[in-house]
Amino acid sequence: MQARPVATSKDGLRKRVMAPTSTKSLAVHVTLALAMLAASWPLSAQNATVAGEVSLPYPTLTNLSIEWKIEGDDNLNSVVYVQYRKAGEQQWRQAMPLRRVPAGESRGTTPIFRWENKHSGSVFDLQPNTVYEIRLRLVDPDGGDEERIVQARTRPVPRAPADATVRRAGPGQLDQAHPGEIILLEPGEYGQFVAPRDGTPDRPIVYRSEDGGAVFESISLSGRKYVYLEGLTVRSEGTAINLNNTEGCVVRRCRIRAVYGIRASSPPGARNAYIADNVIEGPTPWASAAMGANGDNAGEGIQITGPGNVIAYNRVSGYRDAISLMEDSRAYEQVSVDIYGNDISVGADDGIEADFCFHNCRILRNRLTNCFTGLSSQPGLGGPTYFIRNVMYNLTYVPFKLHRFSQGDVILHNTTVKVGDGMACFSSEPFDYALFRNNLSIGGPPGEQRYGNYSAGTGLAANMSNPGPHCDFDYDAVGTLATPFRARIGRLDFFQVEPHGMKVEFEEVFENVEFPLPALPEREPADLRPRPGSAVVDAALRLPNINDDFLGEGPDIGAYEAGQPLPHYGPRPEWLDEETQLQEVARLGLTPRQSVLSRLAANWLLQRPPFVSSCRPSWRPLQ
Ligand SMILES: [Ca+2]
Ligand SMILES: [Ca+2]
Ligand SMILES: [Ca+2]
Ligand SMILES: [Ca+2]
Repeated sequence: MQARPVATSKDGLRKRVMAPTSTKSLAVHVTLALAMLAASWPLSAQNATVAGEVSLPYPTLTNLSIEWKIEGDDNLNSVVYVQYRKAGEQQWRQAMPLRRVPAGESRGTTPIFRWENKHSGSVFDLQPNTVYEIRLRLVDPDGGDEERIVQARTRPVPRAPADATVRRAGPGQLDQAHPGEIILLEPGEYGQFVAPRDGTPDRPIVYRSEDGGAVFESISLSGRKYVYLEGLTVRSEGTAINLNNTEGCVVRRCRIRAVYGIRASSPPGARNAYIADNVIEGPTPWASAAMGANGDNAGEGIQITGPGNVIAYNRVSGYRDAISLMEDSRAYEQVSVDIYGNDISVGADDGIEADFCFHNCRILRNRLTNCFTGLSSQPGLGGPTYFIRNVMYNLTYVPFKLHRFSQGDVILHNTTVKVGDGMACFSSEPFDYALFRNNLSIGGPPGEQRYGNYSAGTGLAANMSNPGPHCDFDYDAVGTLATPFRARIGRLDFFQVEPHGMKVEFEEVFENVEFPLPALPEREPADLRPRPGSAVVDAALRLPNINDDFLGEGPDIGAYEAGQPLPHYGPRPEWLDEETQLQEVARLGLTPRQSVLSRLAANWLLQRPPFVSSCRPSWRPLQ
């Protein structure tokens, strides 16, 4: 869905230059030429902004992407302030300004990716299936101020309509399927299944197992539209579920054990997929030899390219990369991709590889335990690539892999506790245009000298090699356990770069958390909520639309507010999704961020088996 402008500039000065028709006189041509010359003349300095088109490509269920193309502003001082409201509401709410993304290109990739001069950013945590108005106010001290109001509708949670036809079927009976049907699968072995037919947006075809007893060797939805897989079991020594070249398909509440879990890894990948509440188990162990890109590891849990994909509340364990976008020539329109609420353990290379994000990929509120790299952006293609409120415990390399000249990473409110260097990125290739705010990181003794072929760092609190000149760091809290406090950003001392940066002590910030040394064997997730009264409490910078619902006097540094319920990660209770959650929030009178997920987590977590055993109940190495 694209932006629909409902108003243009306040001053009405913006004009559209029309192409002259053959009937126009020469005088018109000359006048036009002069007008265009006059318009471009003041831009010889090119510090003023000339506003171009606004678009809102690929709304997801809960987030909107905004791109505003511009010309000029060579001095990069224009700002686009963002307000939003549901259509029909009176009050505007504040969001973060868009990120200023100058035109650029990737370095050393195949092919070279180029992006235009623009402002780009997201509005977060919206309600599904709802029209929002967004007011954008562009301000440039050099000239070119302008205001636009645009609107877009978020996507609904995909589900079969209430009047769908329900039909039972057993093995060998799946060839017949019609749009609008729910096919309830009898327990049994279904072998390899290739879905034969498309559904429609209003009449999807749903293949559902109510008890998980329908077991497949593989499922291909390749080329399909609006086919939903719900509650199926897939065990494969190759790819369990193929989503290549699909649109609007769903994989929900499936149990998958495979080398490749859910895959759309060749252009054009999947478009507007919804991959939620699955359990996906792979063959890679938590072992030093398995770690790193060249480690003895195998498989990808969810490996996907394409736009508008939502990957939420899955439990993924035992892979090279647990959740991964595609790289280089296999990266196709990786925009508006949401990855949130996932519970990840054992990513022997990356927990979440958000590489080659074109713009507005959003990696939010995931829990990563026992990973080599936590979050990868290798590289971001101009950005923004958002990493917000992720919790990383027991990493053996870095929390942030901003390699291959990554551009435009926005890193807010993440919490890291790991061996070696805490807030770390080791790269000889500068990353640039990154924004760091409100992150909490603890490092410590490295333990092993090497993990795979790599060092975890010697135990610095912060060690961000090679940030480019346009990076912006502040309000981060860093510390170490049992190593001398040292922290640096590039060649500078941490506190020279971060005037509001903070040194913290592990035992002062956390309660009943064991420092993950040794890093092997794998560990249970830790509760990394800060201790009430800790130095990080209420010490974060206010960021509209990011930390509005704080507790106490202000937002806390790190992924959590002290005293908040622990969020829920991984598959949600059966009845709960992005829409029903809102109904519960309203019923219980909670604020959206004090969500029912948090409330439920406390009860529900008690009732389920421990994390690691529930992750991999019966894995046997593949032959
Ligand atoms: Ca300017
Ligand atoms: Ca990967
Ligand atoms: Ca990787
Ligand atoms: Ca607070």
